[in-house]
Amino acid sequence: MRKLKIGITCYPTVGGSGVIATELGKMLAERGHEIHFITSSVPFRLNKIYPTVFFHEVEVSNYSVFQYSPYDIALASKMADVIKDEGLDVLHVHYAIPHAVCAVLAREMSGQDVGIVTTLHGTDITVLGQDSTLVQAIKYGINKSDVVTTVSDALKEQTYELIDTVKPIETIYNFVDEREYRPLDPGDLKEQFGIHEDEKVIIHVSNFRKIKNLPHIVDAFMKIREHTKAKLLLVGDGPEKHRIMDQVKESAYARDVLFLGKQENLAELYAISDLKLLLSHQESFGLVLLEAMACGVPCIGSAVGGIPEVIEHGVDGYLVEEGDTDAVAMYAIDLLNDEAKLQKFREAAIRAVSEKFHSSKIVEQYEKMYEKVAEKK
Ligand code: GMT
Repeated sequence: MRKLKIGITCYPTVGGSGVIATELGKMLAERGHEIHFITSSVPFRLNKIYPTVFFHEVEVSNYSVFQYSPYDIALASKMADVIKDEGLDVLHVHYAIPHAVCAVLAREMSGQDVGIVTTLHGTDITVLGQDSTLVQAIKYGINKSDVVTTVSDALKEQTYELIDTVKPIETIYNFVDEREYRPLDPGDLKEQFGIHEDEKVIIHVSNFRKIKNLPHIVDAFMKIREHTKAKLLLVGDGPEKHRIMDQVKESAYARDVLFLGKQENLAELYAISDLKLLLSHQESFGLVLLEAMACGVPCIGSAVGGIPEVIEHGVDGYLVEEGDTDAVAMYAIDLLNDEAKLQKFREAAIRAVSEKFHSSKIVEQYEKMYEKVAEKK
């Protein structure tokens, strides 16, 4: 396979789209490609030196005449520089707004025929796609890209529903680095958290935004706790945190809920977890589900967006109607109290990640697509 020069733009701070973009860049570099991140700061997962990974910082001028700093123009300008200076074959942008639009502008500015690949991750379509001030720009970014991908079939369908486009869209699922997300020996971590050996551990990981529906996580846990000795680990931070802390304080089993804040080494927490809950109102894929499953933790998720493409109901987890916390509790109580079934689900979760979502398979899909795009240029 030809070695390519690939530019990558994403939101470099926390978030699944930034994680996927960065992990993809690292894995492509390991396969011999040259990677150029064009972002406002070093992507947070770029935590290792690779001789063929480069970072190009987007700096924004702050002239007093600007009411708003022109980040998008600065990004497009930096992209154009990198396209020309490095001779990029492909520019892969994650998120339609503003990244796809900036990439199209950058191609025009550079005068070079670089291939543009846009990956849609979710809220750029499900939330911004409903915003009349942005929808034309999203459509433009999609239509002018050479290839558009979504992270699930559900998101592809939503894109066609919300954006008036006939652009062919390819689904390429998310993946995890199996070297990081794998079953680990829990050591005495459970004890360190003050969790008794006979207590089950339920975990939720998110950015605590409204869309993640934390009130239902707490409701469901309280129903589970009435029948099963368990602790709930709430991992993450965000705008809903204080509201959730208040809800927990007023609940019957407040002492069984642990707020752990943002955490880096999630595989260690999954090593002590028996079940994961993700009850979002909207979720294009749910990368956190895959991370848990790779570590052998079955999941219960709301049957929205791409979640049903990740969890196989009754095999490696359960799907429930959005808002049905009784069903969450019923499935959880059944699973947590049946050791043989729990073990079967754990094994099925690990198998699903390695068969359906293995990083080498997914990275290969991207690689083949880049190759096709670069060939046409
Ligand atoms: O879920 C979030 O709040 C973060 C968001 C992002 O923009 O990074 O995640 C989106 O992209 C992830 C990677 O493709 C998906 O796994 C998440 O499901 C998706 N979030 C939503 O659709 C709400």
